[in-house]
Amino acid sequence: MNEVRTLANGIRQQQKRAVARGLTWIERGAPSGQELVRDLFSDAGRAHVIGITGAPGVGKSTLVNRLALALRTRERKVGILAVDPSSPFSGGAILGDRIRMQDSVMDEGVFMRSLATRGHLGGLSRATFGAVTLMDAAGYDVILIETVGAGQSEVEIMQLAHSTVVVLAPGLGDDIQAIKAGILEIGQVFVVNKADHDGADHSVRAIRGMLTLGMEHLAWFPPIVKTVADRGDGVDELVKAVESHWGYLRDSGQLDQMRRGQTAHLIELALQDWVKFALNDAQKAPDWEAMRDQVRSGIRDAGDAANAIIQRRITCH
Ligand SMILES: Nc1nc2c(ncn2[C@@H]2O[C@H](COP(=O)(O)OP(=O)(O)OP(=O)(O)O)[C@@H](O)[C@H]2O)c(=O)[nH]1
Ligand SMILES: [Mg+2]
Repeated sequence: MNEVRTLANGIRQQQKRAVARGLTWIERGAPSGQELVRDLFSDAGRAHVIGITGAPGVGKSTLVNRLALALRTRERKVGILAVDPSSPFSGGAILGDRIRMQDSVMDEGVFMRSLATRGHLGGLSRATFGAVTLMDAAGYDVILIETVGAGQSEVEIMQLAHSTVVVLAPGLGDDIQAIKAGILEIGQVFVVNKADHDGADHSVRAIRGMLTLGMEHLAWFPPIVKTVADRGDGVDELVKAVESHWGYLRDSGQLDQMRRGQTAHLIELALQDWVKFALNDAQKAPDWEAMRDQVRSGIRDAGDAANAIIQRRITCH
């Protein structure tokens, strides 16, 4: 059996070392990691994937830690992905997260991992897709993805989640910032954390007001939950809110639709790889320079050259 199949089997058998190794392959963007994701995909599709997003410091990690503990008391196995678009592994913020998350890391039913980019465009959302697939196939019932929400890659990452929880904290201008970041549209559940600070009720009203403007006609109206994450207050209510959203997705048929979308995405990724490999081969072929010159001088159409590259790859493999 090849190395990918062996590792995939280890992951299916829920071996933590296999899970860790597979995540490393995926994070590096290696072809073996991509093969692994394709191998595991049909075993995935059971987990509830929950995105936790919000501005820096609003309390996402603290909340994730509390959520993980609350879910463990309900016998759920929990996978946690902390997605950091900029910092490398050794970054201080991630180290801080590790320390705060250690309660749950100690527990057998929790697996926590940070993912960081290696600078390639789209690499992070692809790595997150792979990591979620892997954790799902490894039997984690709920997968929590923490990300700082604002940029394009974060929005893409949140599209991988079934339920996106937008975390805000009371304070001047929070509501305005949320609109600016386009974050209201992506949330299915809202949290006003740090409810021990002044202004939490005001924030809840402001969010409700803004949601009502555009969403009253929707079948799912996002609940707004107040929490004090470092004390665990409101966390049970938050668990109920995300579970209720999960039930809504299942009953409305949207869950099946999302799974079909992910399957199409998997095929799209495989196709992208195929094109990349075909181009690599073509650039190494002895007639590459000649082909390029022909296209440059107008003797040959670029589409015709692409067809020739495709044909050659099909006959070679
Ligand atoms: N007063 C108060 N402090 C909180 C609460 N929740 C978290 N904190 C504190 O807020 C700080 C930031 O919390 P984190 O959980 O690291 O926030 P984060 O959103 O994960 O931060 P980044 O990952 O850096 O974006 C920490 O010092 C927490 O202890 C809360 O409900 N009330
Ligand atoms: Mg954090």
